Amino acid sequence: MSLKVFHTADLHLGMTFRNRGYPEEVRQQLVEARYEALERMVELANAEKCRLFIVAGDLFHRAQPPPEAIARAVRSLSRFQGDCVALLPGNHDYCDGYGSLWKELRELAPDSLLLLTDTVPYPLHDYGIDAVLYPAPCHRKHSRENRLGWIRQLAERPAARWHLGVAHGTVRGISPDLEDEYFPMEESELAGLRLDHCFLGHTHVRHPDLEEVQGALFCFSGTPEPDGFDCRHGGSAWITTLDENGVHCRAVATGKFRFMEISRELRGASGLDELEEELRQVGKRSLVKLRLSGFLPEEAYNNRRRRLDEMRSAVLYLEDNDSDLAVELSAEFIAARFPAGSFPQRLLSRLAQKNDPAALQLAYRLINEVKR
Ligand SMILES: [Mn+2]
Repeated sequence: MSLKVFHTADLHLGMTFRNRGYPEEVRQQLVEARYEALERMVELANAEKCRLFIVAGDLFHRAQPPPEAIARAVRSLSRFQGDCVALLPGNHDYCDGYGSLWKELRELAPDSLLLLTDTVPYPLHDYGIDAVLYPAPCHRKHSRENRLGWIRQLAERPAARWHLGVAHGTVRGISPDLEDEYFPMEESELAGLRLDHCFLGHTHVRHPDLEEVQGALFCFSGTPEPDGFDCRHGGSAWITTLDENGVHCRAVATGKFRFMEISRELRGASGLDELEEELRQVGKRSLVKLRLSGFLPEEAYNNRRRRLDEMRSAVLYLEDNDSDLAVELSAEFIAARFPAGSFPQRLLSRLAQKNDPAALQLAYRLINEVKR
């Protein structure tokens, strides 16, 4: 019997995006995009006829998300046409037995929604699936110890064709965790659990970073919707097929928006035209952090703010830094500012002739500072 699973994690529904100076309507689009990603993934899973939909932690950004976030998530997950949706508490939406999130989920959840809140095996036979899930649910935000121990110690396992781990935390050597505070796991430890596959969450970049993987012991799904400038990918999830050939994972693209950093060294006014064209290509679903350096002729330099404001409409959000961009110090520019024969005029002209723009810029800056 083959089993097709949709694997995601780290949706962080309810993330507010107030950390940066996003314009309000951009911010709202970013908030909304995470709910849309969930809807899109459920549709994808339905189209692919997946039977199991796994969220390996951090469906919500907080352990106490706003009630409408919970209701919307449940509504989206209810549209899954497969047999079972399994939700694992992550370190953001942890389950400590006191908070209300997992209780509310339990009340709202349809029968198909399975909450992996305990360190016990969850056989899926009632859902018509010949598999058992072994979860490592987070019970708080930080922990130096992962929650795989109980699986290792389990004396007896329920009979099933597939034994599948679902865990949230870092894997040493793969996910950054400088302080070892995110339920760190070892690869050897995961291998020692003797499971057919482990569905992991927490690291926002998928692992392995490949379009297809055969025989992987574990995979991180990555976040399905990019959440900031440290996220360089377009968002993805896995469709994992378990059959007589073993485990096969195929990546699917899930994101709407894309964050990117662009660095441009301008050499003349045409550089701005090229940049504008590039931003139009990048388009309205992109958030761009732009860093400009180089030189522009005086007129273009003086108009650069207006040009950048025009470019802003090409993308969803543009954050620019032009502090390394300078005016081009042409002979006319120098002649117009310093009397012929004066020390600055002679120095700058000589440097201009030597074709050393960096030295020329430095000298011009120093002269201006002295002048002030
Ligand atoms: Mn996490």
